[in-house]
Amino acid sequence: MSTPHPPKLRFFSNPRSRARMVRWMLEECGADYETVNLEFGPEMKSPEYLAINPMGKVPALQHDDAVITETGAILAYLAELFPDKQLAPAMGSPERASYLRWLFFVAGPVEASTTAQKSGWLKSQTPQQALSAGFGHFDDVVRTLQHAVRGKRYVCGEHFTAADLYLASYIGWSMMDGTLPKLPEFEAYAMPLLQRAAAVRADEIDSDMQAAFTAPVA
Ligand SMILES: N[C@@H](CCC(=O)N[C@@H](CS)C(=O)NCC(=O)O)C(=O)O
Repeated sequence: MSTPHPPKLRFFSNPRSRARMVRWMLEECGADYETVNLEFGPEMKSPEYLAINPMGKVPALQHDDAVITETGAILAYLAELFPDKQLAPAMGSPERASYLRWLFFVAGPVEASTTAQKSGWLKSQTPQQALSAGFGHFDDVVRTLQHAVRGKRYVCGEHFTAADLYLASYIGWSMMDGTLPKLPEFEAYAMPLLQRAAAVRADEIDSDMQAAFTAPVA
């Protein structure tokens, strides 16, 4: 019997984390990958894992000698690694501009402002702090997101891309935990995307894996 070729992609994950977005992307790509689940706490802060991600956080992806961390960067990397899946618009196209814009908007203002909002850090935000914060006011982030997805099936053009995956994941997740309001625009945009076959498959894989984990939800 021949030895199977070892998978080139190693996915460092925890099923109760942002890594769920990366698994959805791996499933969209039809990637051959190996999952390394890490417990929150000492396992994620071990010297072996810190050599991969000095932040001691998941997700991370190893592809041969390359290491990619940061959810948005991993999504963009995978979109390029599997061009046949057309999960990133063509370079130089107007759709590409939207794609980069919304990928970075989620990784920056959305990520930072929802974390701050959830943690109660914005209760006493001063005008000066809003002026210097990259996300400004939380309400402006919500309004901008609402405008971005209003009436849209996909955020950049006629095709599903990694930017949709990132936006829909964040919107779905944040509506569920109450950080984002359940606006009709958010529901109309995110809910159908979260029903894509790859999203459902990824969710099932992580839910099965979650049973083996005991650490508190991050
Ligand atoms: N900026 C990172 C955030 C990653 C992150 O915060 N991951 C959390 C789980 S959702 C984590 O690994 N926390 C464990 C820890 O900090 O010890 C990304 O977007 O990928």
